Amino acid sequence: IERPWFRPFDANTRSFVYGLQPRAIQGMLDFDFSCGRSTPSVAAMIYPFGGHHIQKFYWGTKETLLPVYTSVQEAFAAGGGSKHSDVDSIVNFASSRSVYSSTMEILRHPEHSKKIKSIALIAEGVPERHAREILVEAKEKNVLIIGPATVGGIKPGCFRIGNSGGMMDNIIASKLYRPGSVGYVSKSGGMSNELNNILSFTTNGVYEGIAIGGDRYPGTSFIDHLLRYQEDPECKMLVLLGEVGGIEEYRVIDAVKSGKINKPIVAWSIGTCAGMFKTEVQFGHAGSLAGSDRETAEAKNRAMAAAGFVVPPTFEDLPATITRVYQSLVQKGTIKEKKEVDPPVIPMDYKWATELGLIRKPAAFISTISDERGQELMYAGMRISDVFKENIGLGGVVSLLWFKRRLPLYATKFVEMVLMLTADHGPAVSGAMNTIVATRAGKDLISSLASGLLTIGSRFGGALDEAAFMFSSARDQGLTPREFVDQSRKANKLISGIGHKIKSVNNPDLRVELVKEYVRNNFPSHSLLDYALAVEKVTTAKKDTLILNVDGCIAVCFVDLLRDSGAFTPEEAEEYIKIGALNGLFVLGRSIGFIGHHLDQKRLKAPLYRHPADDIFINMADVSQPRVLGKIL
Ligand code: Q5B
Repeated sequence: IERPWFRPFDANTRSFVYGLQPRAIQGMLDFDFSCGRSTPSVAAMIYPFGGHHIQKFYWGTKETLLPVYTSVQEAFAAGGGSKHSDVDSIVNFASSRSVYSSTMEILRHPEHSKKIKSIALIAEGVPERHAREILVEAKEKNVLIIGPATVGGIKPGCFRIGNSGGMMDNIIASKLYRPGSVGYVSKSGGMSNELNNILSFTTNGVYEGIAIGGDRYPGTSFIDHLLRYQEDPECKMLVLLGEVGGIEEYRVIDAVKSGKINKPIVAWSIGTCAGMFKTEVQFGHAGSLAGSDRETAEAKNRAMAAAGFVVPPTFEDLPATITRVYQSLVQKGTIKEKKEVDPPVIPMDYKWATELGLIRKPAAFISTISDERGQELMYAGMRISDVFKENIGLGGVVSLLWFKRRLPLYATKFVEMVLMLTADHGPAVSGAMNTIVATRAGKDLISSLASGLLTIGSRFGGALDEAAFMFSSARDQGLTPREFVDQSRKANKLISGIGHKIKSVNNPDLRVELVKEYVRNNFPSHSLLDYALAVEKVTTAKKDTLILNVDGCIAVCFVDLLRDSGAFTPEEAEEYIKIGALNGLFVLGRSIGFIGHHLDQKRLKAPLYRHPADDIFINMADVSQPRVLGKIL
């Protein structure tokens, strides 16, 4: 794409952004959209890490995809070299460490350097030797360098380099979505923003603005850009905002004196206050330090005024001075003001709109037990540091996260007791077996644990909720233990929490004994436990394995806790029985054991398990012949 030498950017400029800068790129695309561009100014990103991939951006209210290449070479070679043939600008966000190598890679490549016409270097702290080498190479190749240590620049209605111009509301307020008639140069993004603002209310706006960067060796200086503006017929008026330090303003003075620049030029050098300090003052930029009297802001302002620049008496007078010069150009007919057009509305980012309190939306999820968004993780309103300070233990944590309250100490100790008692019951129980078989089939910890957990059901370990419900409703209905057992038998229903494969009256389950003892000694009431033990008397009279088992005992004791501890309302107590909280105790406890079995098998390097066929009675009907109504055809 051929452009006149003085106009490196126009409404068709396309660029590669070097570095992964999604926010800056979104800003560039939003700017493009507000300008009414038909194509985004960013064609692709170049990022050496993470492989070739695609990233998604907004284009107005729609979305668009941009490729991420791993090298300049790959980007230029895309589509057989034709995909990005319109790219001639690079916005290089590489850090001070890698900006030299990445820029030199482009400049020294015989093909790439021919295609690229401008490179903006954003990095700060680039070693001066590197900056000078880049500069020499770029001059040789006729590539315009903006920076380093700069936000870049902006060509209203056409192209925005990176974050130049600030946020979108600032871009719109400064009318940067359409071209004006004033070309400016400054040193930094802050100074440029100031000018964007001033020019938006004193003139018809910015034609182009470049911040050359605050380093001592910028790739291009004030004079390079002002000479371009001088040559560009669309740019009618010039503004130079310099600063203390360096002699770049004097090169512009020479150009004005020699007549190379003859468009009206308003100028000011910032830093006139430096003289008020007793010692030499280094302002924000690396180059903003006066090395001699000539380099002071006052000397520069005097010299510029003497050369015919329009220099205001103070910085505060800059807007009025610009207005005066601009108005004279309008009166002369040099500038013809156009009717303002409203820019297309750029949708506001959801995050920003939320921060401003402009929008609201119903949440898709509600969560009431924990929060990690603040400084400290909270469990049901309790800081994690307090969980430890107050030593509430695992039982306390369960009470916070499951029941959203702190339970009395005897209750949290009971929870811990249950977790410890149910942690394991040997390798032969259904869940442990499944865990072991899965482990031996080569499954990982989570899969093996899940395999064991999925075995927990109404017959094995998962009888707590049903037991709590059956015993409490029987007692609430006023059934005697005998009536309860008879009714269950009549309904052909096994009583959950009753019966065990190996434990019996003569071989009691000591876990159950421990729970009974604890509850009798610590709970304010154990009326449902007493009722369940009376039921056990009836069932064991029939068969001595029909004991109140570990599931049943924990379940009825937990109902006593829910109903009589005073920590729950009656409605809450019923709800916890109904929503299945009690099985959670067995699941949580037994996970400890299942993990143990998995690790055990791994340690033992146990091989794949295959069940012996002689342990399986195989009985297959012969269906090999076609039959109709039992008769072989
Ligand atoms: N009968 C547990 O069955 C078992 C009866 C009953 C009335 C009952 C069975 C049962 C309810 C579920 C339950 C939790 C399957 C158990 C646990 C954790 C564990 C496990 C471990 C650990 C045992 C023989 C006769 C028959 C039946 C009658 C049986 N249960 N009557 N109510 N509940 N219970 N599960 O021994 O007239 O002869 O036909 O389902 O609470 O899982 O360690 O292993 O920590 O890992 O095979 O402790 O009781 O008895 O089915 O041969 O029945 O008793 O009707 O009568 P069994 P069956 P009949 S704790």
